[in-house]
Amino acid sequence: MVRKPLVILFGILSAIMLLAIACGSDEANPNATATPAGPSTVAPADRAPEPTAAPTAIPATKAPVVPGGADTLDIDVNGDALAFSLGSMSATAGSDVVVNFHNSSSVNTHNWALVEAGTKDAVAADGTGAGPTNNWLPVDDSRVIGATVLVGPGQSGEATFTAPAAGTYQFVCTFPGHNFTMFGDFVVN
Ligand SMILES: [Cu+2]
Repeated sequence: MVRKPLVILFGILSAIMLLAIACGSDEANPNATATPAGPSTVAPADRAPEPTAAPTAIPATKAPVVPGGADTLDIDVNGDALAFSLGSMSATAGSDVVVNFHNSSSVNTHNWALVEAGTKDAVAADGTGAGPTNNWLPVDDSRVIGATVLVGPGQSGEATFTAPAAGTYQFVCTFPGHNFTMFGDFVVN
């Protein structure tokens, strides 16, 4: 008869111990859940370094690609001489090309025209016949791939066209007499 209270007491103590263990483990949990935050603060040290390579230089006569997808080529004249600032230009076949021609001469009027290889003088001769109202260019001529209008001293003009098939073409000023010194190769890659 004496054992029964002891059994009950033991049972109560056991229950208290279990609660204590349970509470203890609960208190340990916040610490356990706090540790995952640790690795994220370490992450930046593991990051690869930011790329620092400088952009590669673009050759002066190579067209940079602009957001609109067109190749923009800049060309000028050699002061008041009857010569372009470039002897050669290039573009990629099928690309949309914008030639931005600036005429920095103080006295001469010029144009810029892209023509089939070997036709610059013949096109210029026919342009002389077409007259200044046609920009000294033959009208609807298949040899002319693209051209600006006449550009006066200090002015600028644009020629827009699709680059033809790969090959070497000519650019020329067809103002009467200028075609003999104002020309160059236009290379399509
Ligand atoms: Cu000219």
